[in-house]
Amino acid sequence: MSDSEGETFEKQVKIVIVGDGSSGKTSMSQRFSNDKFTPAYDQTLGIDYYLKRINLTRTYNVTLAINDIGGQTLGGAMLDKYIYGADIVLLVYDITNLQSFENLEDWYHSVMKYCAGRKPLFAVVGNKSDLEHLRAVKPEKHHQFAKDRDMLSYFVSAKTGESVENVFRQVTAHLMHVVLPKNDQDGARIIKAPIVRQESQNTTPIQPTSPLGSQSRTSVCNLQ
Ligand SMILES: Nc1nc2c(ncn2[C@@H]2O[C@H](COP(=O)(O)OP(=O)(O)OP(=O)(O)O)[C@@H](O)[C@H]2O)c(=O)[nH]1
Ligand SMILES: [Mg+2]
Repeated sequence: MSDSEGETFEKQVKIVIVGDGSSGKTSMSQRFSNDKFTPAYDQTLGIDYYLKRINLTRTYNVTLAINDIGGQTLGGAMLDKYIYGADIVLLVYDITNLQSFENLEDWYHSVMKYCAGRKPLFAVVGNKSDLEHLRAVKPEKHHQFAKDRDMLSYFVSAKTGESVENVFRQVTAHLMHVVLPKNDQDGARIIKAPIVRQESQNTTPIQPTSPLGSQSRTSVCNLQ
């Protein structure tokens, strides 16, 4: 593949987000795809889908197919189908909830069991970094977990939006062996940001293309 003049490349990447209930997987997905945050907890039953097309570089456009998996599916019969074909897996926990961090081990092994020899790119994501004063998981533990399993690692806040977009851009760039411009890399640093309330944008519902069972529930798809 060459970067010859004027040529652009279109790719599709499947991202699966797993982790305990209430860790913030849906909030991360919604922040990234619609730039919105909902304080009320609405448990994901099965799986939700989001689509977002990003310009990774001037020559790479990537459509991210985000599979937001409900925390209750760990050990369930559908997990293998949800994970099938994943290019990237985000293991999300809540930094104020130690159990959600400890359970990442189970999530990791469950995902690996269903990957059938095709190991996706993994990243561990500590969410709710706006609640630093309630932190229950030491950053060293987070970093050691990632290092021991050769994973990328991030801290984000779906509430403030801090680093959420960077996670999606950077994991995609890593997967595709694309070097992001310097300002993209800089964006990975934790930056305190005010909470901005935005009116939700119009979304166009799109049917999922994955063959899924009847217990799945699809809500939001947002193609940008
Ligand atoms: N303070 C704070 N609250 C957050 C953040 N992210 C999510 N929450 C809240 O945490 C609760 C759970 O968030 P969800 O995104 O629904 O969690 P989930 O991981 O999708 O949960 P399941 O669907 O049950 O697997 C909600 O009340 C969110 O508003 C965050 O970054 N900071
Ligand atoms: Mg959810």
